[in-house]
Amino acid sequence: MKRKVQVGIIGTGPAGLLLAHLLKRAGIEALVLESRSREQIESTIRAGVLEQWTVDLLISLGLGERLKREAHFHDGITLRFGRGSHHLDFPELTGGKRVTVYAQHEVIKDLVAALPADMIQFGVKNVSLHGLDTDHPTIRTAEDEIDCDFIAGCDGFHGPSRQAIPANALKTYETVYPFGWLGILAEAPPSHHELIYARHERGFALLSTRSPEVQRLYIQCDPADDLANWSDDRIWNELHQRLETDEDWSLTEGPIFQKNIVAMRSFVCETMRWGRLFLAGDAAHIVPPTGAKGLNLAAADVVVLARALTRFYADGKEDLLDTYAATCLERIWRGERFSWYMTTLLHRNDAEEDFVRRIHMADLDYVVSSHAAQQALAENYVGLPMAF
Ligand code: RFL
Ligand code: PHB
Repeated sequence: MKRKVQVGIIGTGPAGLLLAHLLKRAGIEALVLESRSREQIESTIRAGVLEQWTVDLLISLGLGERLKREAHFHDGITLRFGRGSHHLDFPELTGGKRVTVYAQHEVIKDLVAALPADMIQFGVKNVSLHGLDTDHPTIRTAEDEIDCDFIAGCDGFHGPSRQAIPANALKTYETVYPFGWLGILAEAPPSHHELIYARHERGFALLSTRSPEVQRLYIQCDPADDLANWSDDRIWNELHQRLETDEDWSLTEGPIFQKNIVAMRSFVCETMRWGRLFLAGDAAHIVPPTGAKGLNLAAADVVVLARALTRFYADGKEDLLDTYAATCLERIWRGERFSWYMTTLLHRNDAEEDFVRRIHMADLDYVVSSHAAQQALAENYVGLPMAF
């Protein structure tokens, strides 16, 4: 079937769905195509931390009702190393900002539920992009040919959009880390009222939460490791050791009902525009999760893209489309820097020289003893200023 739409969006991650909402608000017609089912996208476990402005954006779009009721609002994080804890007080350090812990799949559920059903097609197969250097790019699927004014490639790191750009036109930067995260969901009460990021000789550990009944925890592991090597006992044992402290604190265990391993990379594709194709979110950039930035950077991209498309349809002006990549890349590189910093600061990396390891320890000591250093970390963690 042949169809026509102003903006064809590929992918129902946070980038694609938020863009659909922003365009709908601006009166621009959009259609979102997703290869997976609604059930699959609504149950995939990923991010947890939303920056303050991301939450404000969701609320301004009328998407914050359940979030306001169910999310956890955190006034800081704890850094744990050398058997000690160091609390960073975000409102004090940032002039009142805090972060919100609300699972990505809950955001996805809220975004999907609030879009008209005919704006999203799930289970779409064989998506391919054509005519990107013309005024009428098309998206072909197994069943349809969709004629668009613009295509938004919001299809994540492995999606077809970035791959549709000629290889010799792509400007990319990448570093791959020699470790990954084993993430679990456990049925247990919270062990702490905020997140704990731990650096330990045995490797990094992170204590996060999902609800009063479900906790999210991560441990650094070999990215090529097999989940079969990780019994529940072994996971709890590692968590106890890596989160050890001389304080009166203990980790509460509970049945583990979900486990997965993710590899970690930093990646930026600076070619975020190719003709009438615009890349946004993980399709254009990846950060390791230690800085909790990926979803927030995806949201920032589509705010910039929606503004540029709104101007095009209102005034026929392409200036904001022309500056789209440059505008986004400024924030993206700051997010990349912060995510790389938090990752190298907190993980054990056997490929590093002992000298570098001591530098990380000195860095941690500096952070917990200097108000200025804490402010720099907090300002990035809660999210750099973003107008929407
Ligand atoms: P997504 O979420 O990957 O969505 C892409 C969508 O495109 C679909 N797709 C296709 N659709 C049609 N045809 C095709 N051929 C397609 N190929 C792919 C996919 O099915 C999918 O639905 O990208 P988006 O929208 O750019 O969003 C990015 C975020 O998902 C990601 O950056 C975050 O999850 C990163 N992240 C975190 N970000 C934060 O801001 N705060 C956090 O606390 C945080 N924690 C995390 C994280 C990511 C993690 N993992 C699993 C990598 C914790 C973890 C463990
Ligand atoms: C999470 O709760 O999933 C989470 C929290 C903080 C991070 C990454 C992930 O840095």
